Amino acid sequence: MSDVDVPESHPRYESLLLRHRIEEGVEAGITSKQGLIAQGRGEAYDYLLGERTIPSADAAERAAAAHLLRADHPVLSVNGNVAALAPEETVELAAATGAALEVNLFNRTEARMERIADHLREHGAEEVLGLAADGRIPGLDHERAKVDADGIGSADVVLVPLEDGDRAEALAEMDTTEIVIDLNPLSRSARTATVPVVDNLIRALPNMTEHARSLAGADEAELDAVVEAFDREAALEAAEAAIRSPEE
Ligand code: PTJ
Repeated sequence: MSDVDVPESHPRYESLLLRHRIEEGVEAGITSKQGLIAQGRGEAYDYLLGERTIPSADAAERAAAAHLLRADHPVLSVNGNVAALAPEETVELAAATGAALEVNLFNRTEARMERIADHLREHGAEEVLGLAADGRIPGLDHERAKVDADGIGSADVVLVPLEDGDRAEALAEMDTTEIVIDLNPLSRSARTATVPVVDNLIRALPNMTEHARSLAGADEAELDAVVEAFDREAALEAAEAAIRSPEE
């Protein structure tokens, strides 16, 4: 047994554990109530994918790690679901790639911004951006437009997990390289991303960190080769095919 009253032998143990983390996130004022709905959508896609990292997602995670390592100013965007599900894994990826952490919320309240920043610090983050909100993403009229000028506002590579399509498109307009983690290969954000990672956040983040560590000694030419070898269209097609024929 863990902190959830479900035996580890339960066939849906992992998914029940993640549900519980999201529930706790809502209770702690970290996750929005809409986060519960987003979790349900993600769970459904993960079930269809066989709750595994398919080979094309692993390739995307390696390309994502290479993008973050060769960037001048990479930023990991954190929302209420990410903070509840994987705070430690997010902080570890930031450390492995030299990326900054920035809280950016769709349902933004100052209280939730601060709770998420505190939660990340409790899990080892040194600096957490997002509270200054002295920059704007042009072309967006909701709260996600608010960014830090020295964070997402001037980033060359941004990781946006569990994103809505609007900001993904607006960031693409700014010529920012976008890495999106989204279990739905048909979502607008996955379709807009330079690197769509069709995998569960909980598996994707540690795998990106592992790839970043193995690429840490690589020179620019090697990182460029990893980035160029990744084919986003093929990865989206492979994810869709895996959902349609999970046995393959
Ligand atoms: O904390 P806030 O205020 O910024 O709000 C965050 C949520 C997630 C509520 C907000 O961004 C939202 O409503 O997102 P959507 O439009 O529901 O999109 C979430 C996407 O993430 C969906 O396509 C889900 O399939 C996917 N998703 C959900 N859980 C996971 C996931 N993808 C990867 N890993 C997951 N664990």
